[in-house]
Amino acid sequence: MDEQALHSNQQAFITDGSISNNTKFESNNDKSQLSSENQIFLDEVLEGLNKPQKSLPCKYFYDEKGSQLFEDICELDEYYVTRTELALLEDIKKELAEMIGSRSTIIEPGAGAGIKIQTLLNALDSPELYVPMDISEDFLFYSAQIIQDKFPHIDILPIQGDFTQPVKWLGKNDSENKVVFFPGSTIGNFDKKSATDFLINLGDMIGENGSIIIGVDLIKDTNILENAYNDDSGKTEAFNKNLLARINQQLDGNFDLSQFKHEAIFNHQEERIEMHLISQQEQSVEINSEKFDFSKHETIHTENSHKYSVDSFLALAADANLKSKKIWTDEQQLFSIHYLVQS
Ligand code: AVI
Repeated sequence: MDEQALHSNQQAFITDGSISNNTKFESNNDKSQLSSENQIFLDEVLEGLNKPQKSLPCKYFYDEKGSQLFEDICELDEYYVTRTELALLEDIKKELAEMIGSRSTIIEPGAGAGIKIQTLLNALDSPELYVPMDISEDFLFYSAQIIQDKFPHIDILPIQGDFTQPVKWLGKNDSENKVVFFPGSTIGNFDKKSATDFLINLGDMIGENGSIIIGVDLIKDTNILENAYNDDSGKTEAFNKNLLARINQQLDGNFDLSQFKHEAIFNHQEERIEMHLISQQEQSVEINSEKFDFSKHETIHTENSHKYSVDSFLALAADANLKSKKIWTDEQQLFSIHYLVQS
């Protein structure tokens, strides 16, 4: 996402309570744009598969199908993350609204279906602007329209792009009350160095008087953790394998999905769930004419989901020059929500 894109998006600022197509600052019909996106996707895929431990970047899970599969995962019994965070948000929303104050601008990187933000928007005193950001364009605009319909008095400015890249907030709206809302423990999908850099970027985005509300999944019993990522219905497996399907479709790959098995394990040393796709036989796969050999049981590492203690997350935040104003956890200590400000 570049400066120009953000500027032009600002021109398309919506004030009449509806989202029109001209808010799409980067048109999906622009072929050169699409192919350059695919080129970056291809470069990152080839880089990951050429490593001794083959890997793929987890941000590419989220095309339209992957985003829908993730929403399905959020409803699973095994996936305690979403319902625990939603219940906690419901409990603390008044307190959050008081801390945030009036006339806020709420920025949500990786907004997805935008369910949790509705709890917050409902509680806030006269929020001015909501800025959902997501990599999946169709999903972003669909969700933004739903939120716009429910909150016609709030301006909504959807921004499509890779929110993991540095974003300077260039909005014309000079509200000093900027709040980044980053629920879902998506911070766990970053490695520690990228998580620190990302938090530093968020700190830049909110300025001196803003705040960050961030959901962080906590370290807990290994069975609970592993079950959450190895559900009985196979949704997580489908989500994981969708990455291979995307490579087949968009990058001229020929993965045989039936020859890879999903597995998620908790790595105790790194304090993270790791998702892998395990080759079921010796095989080779071609992607854009480049060949990759797999031995039987060789894995592709597709995602990390780091889990934190309250203290280890505070240490991470401190590395990004952020301090906690308040921390909430549910009764079972499954999940935490932190209110961070610049230190
Ligand atoms: C988006 N993210 C926080 C999810 C997680 O729990 O790490 C992604 C996910 N992967 C498998 N299940 C859910």
